Amino acid sequence: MTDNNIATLNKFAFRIDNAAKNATAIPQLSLEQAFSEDEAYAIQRASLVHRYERGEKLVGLKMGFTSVAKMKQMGVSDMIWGRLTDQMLYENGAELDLSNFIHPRAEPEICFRTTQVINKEVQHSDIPNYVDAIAPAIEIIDSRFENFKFSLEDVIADNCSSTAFVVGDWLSPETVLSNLSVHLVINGEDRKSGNTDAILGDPWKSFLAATRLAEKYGQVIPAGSYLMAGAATAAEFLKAGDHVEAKIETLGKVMLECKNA
Ligand code: OOG
Ligand code: MG
Repeated sequence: MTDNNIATLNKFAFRIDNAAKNATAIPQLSLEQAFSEDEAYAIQRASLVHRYERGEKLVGLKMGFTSVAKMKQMGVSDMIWGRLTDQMLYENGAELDLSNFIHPRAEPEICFRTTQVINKEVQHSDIPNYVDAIAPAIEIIDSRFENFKFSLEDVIADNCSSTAFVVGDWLSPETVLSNLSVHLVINGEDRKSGNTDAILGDPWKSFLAATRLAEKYGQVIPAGSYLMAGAATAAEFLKAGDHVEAKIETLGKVMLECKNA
């Protein structure tokens, strides 16, 4: 990589971080200068450094585009991963001030909790050594790009639209995750529905993929991290006054309230 490229990656990382901090949309980076998927992850990492410098802590990772419903909605076709910080974590039932967001959308998710440091790909048979709980969750995505439009490289650079997440009550990791209905209910209305099998055929595969990609990109996953599996349904835009619930069959529900505009 040339010095010029590194300067561009740093410039893009700074721009992404500012857009997130100020809740202001920016034009797609890739239209200004094309960059590779690996460079996109380098931009993501550099933009997170700005957050760490402000005192935010890494608390987990999220997977994206692990279901066909999500890939179709956003017009992309590859799995991606991003980083979650403590500032993004909201309590179940919390109020979300929409004035801190650009054009937020909510999607129903499953969250895994890790028990020990993960620095290499976990194998399926080893899962019980690394996960002690699972929970229903809501992710709020808020692309920093105008009109929520991006290329795969853009969205990776933008930390995969990560903005906020809410985790419901923790359950035993032995709870069955296959073939459960998933609903995103807003103001009592069933807006999106799907099935946990839509997540790579089995949500645990998303956990395993997260550990594989983290190893590939040299990201250590601390003990006690939140790993979000990716949505089984498309996402819904939020507006002030919305009462949002993600309901997953047998896992229960998780909620949040939206205020302001
Ligand atoms: C990118 C994030 C995708 C998921 O669950 O698939 C994602 C986006 O849709 O803006 O979080
Ligand atoms: Mg998501």
